Amino acid sequence: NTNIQSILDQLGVKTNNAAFSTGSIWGGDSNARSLESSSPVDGHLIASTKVSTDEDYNNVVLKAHEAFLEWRTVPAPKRGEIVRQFGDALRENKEALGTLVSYEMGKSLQEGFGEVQEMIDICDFAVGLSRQLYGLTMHSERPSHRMYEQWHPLGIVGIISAFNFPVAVWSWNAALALVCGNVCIWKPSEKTPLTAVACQHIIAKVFKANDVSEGVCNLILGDREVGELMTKDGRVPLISATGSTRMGKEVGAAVGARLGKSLLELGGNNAIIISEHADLDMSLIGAVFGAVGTAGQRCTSTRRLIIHESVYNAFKDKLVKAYDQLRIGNPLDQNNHVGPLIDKDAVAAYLDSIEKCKNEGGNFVVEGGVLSGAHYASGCYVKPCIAEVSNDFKIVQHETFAPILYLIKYKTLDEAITLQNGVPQGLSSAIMTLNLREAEQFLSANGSDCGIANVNIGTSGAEIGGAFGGEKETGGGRESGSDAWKAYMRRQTNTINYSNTLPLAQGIKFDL
Ligand code: UN1
Repeated sequence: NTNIQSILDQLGVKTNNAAFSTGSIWGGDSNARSLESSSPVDGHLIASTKVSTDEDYNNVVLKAHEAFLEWRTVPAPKRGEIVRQFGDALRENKEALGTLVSYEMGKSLQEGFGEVQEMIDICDFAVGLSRQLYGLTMHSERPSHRMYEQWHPLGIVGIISAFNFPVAVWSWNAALALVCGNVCIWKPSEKTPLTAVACQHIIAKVFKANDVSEGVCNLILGDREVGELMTKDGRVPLISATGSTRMGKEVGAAVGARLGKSLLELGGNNAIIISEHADLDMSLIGAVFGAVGTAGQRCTSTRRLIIHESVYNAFKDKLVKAYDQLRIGNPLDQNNHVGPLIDKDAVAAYLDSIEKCKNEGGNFVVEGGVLSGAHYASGCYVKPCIAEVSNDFKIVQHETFAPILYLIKYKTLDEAITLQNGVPQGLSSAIMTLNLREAEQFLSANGSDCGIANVNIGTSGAEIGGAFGGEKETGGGRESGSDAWKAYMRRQTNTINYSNTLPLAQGIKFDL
């Protein structure tokens, strides 16, 4: 594909479709195992990279640490200026990087561009933040004493990201970590190494132009074993991991065993409640985009619709009609709504979930299936499907990363909220209603238990300005906006005595 080749060239990702030799800093021992990246769009091998060896990893940590000693002394607004330039470089490369995201990962071109836009947005946010890393001041109980807190960088931040947002999730972590004075080591998904290499090239150029060490942002490539090098390494004070709950439990345990910090953003099982007071046309767009966008492979994808009994049949009919109009195919062709799943393992998991759902008594109102034929040669294209289920089915309690939408009927709002909360995950949630009482109850302490709760908006497509993440098996971490930056810093409380005596706190007398 000549278009993709020129995009790889533009992004500096050199490849001859055989061995892709990475630059020095992110590893590239010629004896190392290779990691192949095939596109789910057409099944073609795009390029192969090398898996980082233990020695590569160790060198990267040493370089990162050395870079940290320098970077932490750069004033935060100056670090922000570097991030500002990175945002500009992303603007210049938006089309190329967004296209590569679409080709390597399989999401629609519009969503590929949207993902790069999220990167640009977080850079803008981080630039402002670089002048707002505020600490509080407190009044001391002792005379002529001053008390305040300040925030210092942690050191090396390890970032583990998933294939579904192959570049944006890294940038949410990296942009904040950098303005906070940290350096980063990124272990992207082994399914999307090339977009990561492209990002490394983009940021490395900005560093070079500013005489900043490339060790401020590092890349290591490989599978879970490479990630484990970081999670077990006491030299990496924070691990921010985005991905499955299974992965998060392992990361959390490994980091916890050494009392490191972890920031976990894991699976969701997101529902939209569609009330009898909902605008059904608006609800339809939210539900369908939420369920089939990114082929159901967002952690915020809509997995369940909890629909009031009085509008249940009407809404089901609308859904079935809408699904009938979905165009599935090459995501680079903007006429298509739904692209492929990431790989054949994902297709197998999708089929397995459909089977399990049927075995538990699920009634499919839109049937699923794998598409075949010339346009679907990668074997990764599947039909979005819809099943009527009960919330307590085992499969409904489980997050399947595929476009399978479950319908559940309710009578009262209390019941709907109980159903919505009645899963192990707690990421995103929504209610479609024009009724103020219902909306407020959903947002109250006895409403949704998720990290994200929306009114008249679907479950996916969160803006970067808010804190992003969720509760329960979603892991509790918050990335991106609001005060999520605090997770990337250590808080120090400082008390300064400018009096002539040394009074003790709590009024304790101690005379010598
Ligand atoms: C993810 O799927 O890991 O809210 C992130 C959204 C996007 C991010 C999803 N802004 O859908």
